[in-house]
Amino acid sequence: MDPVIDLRSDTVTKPTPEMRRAMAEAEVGDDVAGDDPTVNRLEAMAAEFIGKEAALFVPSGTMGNVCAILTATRPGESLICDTYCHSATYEGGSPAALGGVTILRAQTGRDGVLRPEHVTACLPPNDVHYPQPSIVVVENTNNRAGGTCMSQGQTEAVAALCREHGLWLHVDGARICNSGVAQRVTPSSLAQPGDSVMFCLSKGLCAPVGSVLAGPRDFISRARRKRKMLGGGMRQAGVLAAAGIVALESMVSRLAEDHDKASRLATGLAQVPGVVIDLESVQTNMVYFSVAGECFDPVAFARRLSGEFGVLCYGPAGRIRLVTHRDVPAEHIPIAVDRIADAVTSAR
Ligand code: TLP
Repeated sequence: MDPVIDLRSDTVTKPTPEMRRAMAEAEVGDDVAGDDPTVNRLEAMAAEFIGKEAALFVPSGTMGNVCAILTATRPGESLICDTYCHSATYEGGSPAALGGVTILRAQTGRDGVLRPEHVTACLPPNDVHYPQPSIVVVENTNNRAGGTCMSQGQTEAVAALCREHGLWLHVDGARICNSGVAQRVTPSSLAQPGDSVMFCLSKGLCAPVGSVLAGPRDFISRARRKRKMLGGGMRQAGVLAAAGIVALESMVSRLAEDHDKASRLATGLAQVPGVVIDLESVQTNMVYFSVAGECFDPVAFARRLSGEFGVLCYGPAGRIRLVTHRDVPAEHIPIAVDRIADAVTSAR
């Protein structure tokens, strides 16, 4: 079916021509030895961009989160986060497998925002029976809640509680740039209450590979050791960092276009009889919906949409997820709505 419309994730974005040029021309060295000038430049730029002392270039958002968790915890301790937080749900059980860290899952509301009362409800008694928490993770934007935004004030409220209890606050800001653009604030203001923050260059910002972990200098030096342990010490990584530099310099403000496409996709789908959608949750570049009826099977429906209707998507969390990005032209949005409407009608 032509055109194929790929709404699986913003991770499918291809590097731009400018990125490919920068990659080809990148000056490189051996980053494990600390002498890749392009990686060093990206790390300095990224630290300044996100408002932290130092930054570490990592191959993936997952590795950035894992490095933060391993650096802030010791085996036998625990991590508090929203039940459906990426670290708890989609990172292969790494806190337990690699760090001996138990996850204490907080029940949040529909917006997925982790609030102080949710953290308090998870705090175990200070008693030998319980894995003592040492880190709290918040997610901005929140993937499972629909790409919803956390405000600086909401993050600061959790940070204040963390300070009171001596807990490290890590912000999974895989899409913190989307959050900043949607709220018309800088990503650094959203990261400011966190002790550390991870953000991805490889999603809506279109770099082919790479994320950044940022925080205090001594924390980042210790995280660098964890990255090495995990096999993430890359060599002439400047070819990748060069694309990351272009991402930071020129791809942030264009995220507004992705949000506009998601908003039009959501309002179009809301008109389709049988589509169940929460328009309030559509704040950035994600749209989740389901179809009324008891036998709605999102995984099977996603497979049908992909195979028969040329709209590639996933069906996680009992719903269909659609993610807009640079490589979906605006004119494909109404086509996607029409095709999804046909699929819904023929399924009922
Ligand atoms: N999320 C992916 C999948 O893993 C679900 C996606 O397509 O959305 N934090 C958050 C909030 C994320 O959404 C992701 C990726 C990550 C971390 C991990 O980033 P990568 O994929 O670079 O390891």
